Parts: sequence; structure tokens; C-alpha cells
Amino acid sequence: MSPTITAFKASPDRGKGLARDMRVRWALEEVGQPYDVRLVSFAQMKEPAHLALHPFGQIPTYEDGDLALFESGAIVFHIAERHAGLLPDDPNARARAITWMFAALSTVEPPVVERSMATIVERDKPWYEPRMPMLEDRVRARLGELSSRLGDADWLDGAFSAGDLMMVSVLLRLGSWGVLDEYPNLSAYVARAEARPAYRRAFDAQLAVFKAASGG
Ligand SMILES: N[C@@H](CCC(=O)N[C@@H](CS)C(=O)NCC(=O)O)C(=O)O
Repeated sequence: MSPTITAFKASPDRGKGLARDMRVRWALEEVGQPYDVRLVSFAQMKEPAHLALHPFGQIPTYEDGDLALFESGAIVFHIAERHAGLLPDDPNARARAITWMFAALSTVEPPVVERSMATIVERDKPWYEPRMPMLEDRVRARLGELSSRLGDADWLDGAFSAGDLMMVSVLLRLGSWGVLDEYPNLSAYVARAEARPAYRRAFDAQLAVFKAASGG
């Protein structure tokens, strides 16, 4: 039986592939695991049935038989552990790939999300203009460090891994700001990942949901 994930019925990103079910779809596509999707509205995410799966009333969730998971990082890790293709066999290389997953989620994503949330919910606040340069500096600091580490390599540590999948998923959230253009090796890194057939399939599947919901 295929696992079932949840995704937005109507994604606020209007089909740009930024909602976090995209990471899970991408991982499933990379390992060749078919999956089902249950679409949920914002109201449904806060109802008891969904809260039983996800204590914070969010997407994505993942159900496979008796197992129910939430948190995109935990779900992608679970997929990567159970299928070949997203984590190296060598124990040390595997540990380093997992380290990059954590780095993406706990070191790079927080400043990225903090800045983008400010642009969404704080624009009319008196502190918005003075605060923005600080939020942008925090993102640039991480991007500079990441850019230095990546150098001219294709991927963060050897072959493409779940660490790259997660890092690129986070970097894609910077898309509309355009800051990645300041770091040509990071732009190329993201473009390389986006060109992967598994990424394209996941993106197209998420986009199809948006088009169906908007009648397009
Ligand atoms: N840390 C969580 C974040 C999940 C999250 O923020 N999901 C968003 C969609 S990308 C959501 O459901 N937002 C609606 C809400 O919080 O009400 C993860 O990585 O899965």
C-alpha cells in the first residue's frame, strides 16, 4: 500500500512549489515510491481528525500503515532511511548527509522564514522598515557561509543526498526576493536540483493541485 501525505487544498504560494509537502513529494519521487495525497483546507487542518496526525495543525503529514508522522524533516528522513537513493551507505557519509538535513532546517531555514514572515505579516508595523535590514543580514550571513562551503562542488557532500534536497527546499523559499543571484554557486546549485526529474515530477504534481483548485 502507498503512503498518504497531506497537502494544501489551496496553497497560499499559488503553485510555486514552496509548501512543505513539496519536500516530501520530492523525496518520494527520488526513491521511486508512489504515494497518495489527501488535500486539506486551512479549516480542516485545525479539526480534531487532522490534529490527531499533526499536533500543530499543519501540513505535511505522512501515513503508512500504522505509522503516522509529521514534520517535513522527519518524514524525509524516514523515507531516506527506508529506501535507497537519498543517503549514502558509508556510515560517516550518511551521518554527514543527515547533518546537512539538520543544518538546512535548524540553521538556514529559521532566518529565511523569519524574514519572509515579516514581509507577510509585519509590513504595516512601525518597526518593519528599520527591522528589515537586520533580517536580511541574517539571511545573507548564512548564504555567504553556505556558498563558501559549497565552493564549486555540485552537491554539499559528494553525491546528491537528502541533505541537498532539504537545503535546496529551504533556499527555494528565497526565490521571489532574488538574493540568491548574489551567490552564483548557490543559484547554480538550486538550478541543478530543480533540473532533477524527481523534482520536476513533484513540482508538477503540486502545481496540478493548484491549477485544479483555481480552475486553470
Ligand atoms: N516545521 C514544519 C513546518 C510545517 C509548516 O509550517 N507547514 C505550513 C505549510 S508549508 C502550514 O501548514 N501552514 C499552515 C498553518 O500553520 O496553519 C515542517 O517542516 O513540516
